[in-house]
Amino acid sequence: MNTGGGSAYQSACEQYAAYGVDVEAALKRLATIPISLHCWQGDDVSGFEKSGDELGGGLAVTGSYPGKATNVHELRDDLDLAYSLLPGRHRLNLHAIYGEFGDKVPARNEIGVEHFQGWIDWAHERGLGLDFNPTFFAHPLAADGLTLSHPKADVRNYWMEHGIACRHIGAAMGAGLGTPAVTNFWMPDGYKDTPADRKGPRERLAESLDTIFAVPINPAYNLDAVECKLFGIGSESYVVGSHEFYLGYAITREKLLCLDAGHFHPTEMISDKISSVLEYVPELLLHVSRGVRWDSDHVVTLGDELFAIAGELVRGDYLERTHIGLDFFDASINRIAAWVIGTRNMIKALLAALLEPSTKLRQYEAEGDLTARLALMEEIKTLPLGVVWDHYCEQMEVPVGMGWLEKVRQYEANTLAKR
Ligand code: RNT
Ligand code: ZN
Repeated sequence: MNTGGGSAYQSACEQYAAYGVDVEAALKRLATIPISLHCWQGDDVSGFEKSGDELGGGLAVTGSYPGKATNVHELRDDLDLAYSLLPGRHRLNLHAIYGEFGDKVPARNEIGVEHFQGWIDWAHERGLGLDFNPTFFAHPLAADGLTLSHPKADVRNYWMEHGIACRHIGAAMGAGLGTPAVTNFWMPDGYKDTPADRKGPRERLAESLDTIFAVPINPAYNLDAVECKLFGIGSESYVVGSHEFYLGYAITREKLLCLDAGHFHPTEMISDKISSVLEYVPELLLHVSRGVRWDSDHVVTLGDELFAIAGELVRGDYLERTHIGLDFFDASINRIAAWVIGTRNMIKALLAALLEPSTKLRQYEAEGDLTARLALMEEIKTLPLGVVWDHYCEQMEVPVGMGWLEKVRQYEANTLAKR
């Protein structure tokens, strides 16, 4: 068996070195890249309001795997296990419905730092950063599919107050943890059928967002992001916050743009958008996801697009300007395993990117030797990435290979099965 520390690893290092790649340097760099785990994979986007309102917003979680987290303690226990199986130091991405609300759940426009102090303390103890999201769905005032672009001013006002409250909470997270929270705005607003007025909702959305962002918040504590989408279930014909809308918004307001891998035409890849949008927006938030035929939010697998996303971040030297978040929710398999598989894949893809002989590839390209470029790109696909990955896991003291699954299984038997 390869333990990662012996000759197989040394020989892998030599193979990469032959192409001018320093494996040790790549591993050092990899250890500094945080991935923001989305809390909502743990409980199918249920949250702790317990209102019984439909998820809505075009979101759908399918599957009924037993043992999902039903309260904050269970979710934290599950997350602790997931983090223990991931090499490196990462982050947690919370939605506003995951506050500790006690007996009297506050209205969304009345949530405050007090509801998230427990999370801040929890993250502090573990050295994790936090990210945040206002929740513009699963609520009676979003039941018609409109929030910040709603024709009724009182509905818009309610959601604007929610947005402002969330930015303050994000800032408290950032101040408490010493790393800015990215607070991401995704609104489901759109129409199932052809709208009579495409312009009005977009004007109202921009105005609502401007009001929310007019409240001064220190970017050292909180960074605002906006997330675009092509269509959703129930918003097939029109989404107010389209790609063009938010690209323009993010550029003119100097906000972060969030690119979700499931939010474009199926043949359109976010990997190709990274270098375009970073010409114009200061920073990027990624929702790394996997759409299967639609924005189905399948667990991220180690496929072409994941390699391409990570490759772009490294090649363009964009890691400092990109916040890598995940966004998938699968209720048909063990939910902790879903986190672990998806996140380990993201880290593996980053490793592959860091091991790319980019100097050589660029040199071929600059010389116009596109034959050698293709030849090398294909050749490196079969270099021993797995050996280096195993070594990294061992070095970071997390299970090597499938070893992590055993831990999840034990936990399933001892804990999840009793829920
Ligand atoms: C929805 C967006 C959004 C949500 C989360 C739960 O299509 O991708 O990011 O998935 O906010
Ligand atoms: Zn998303």
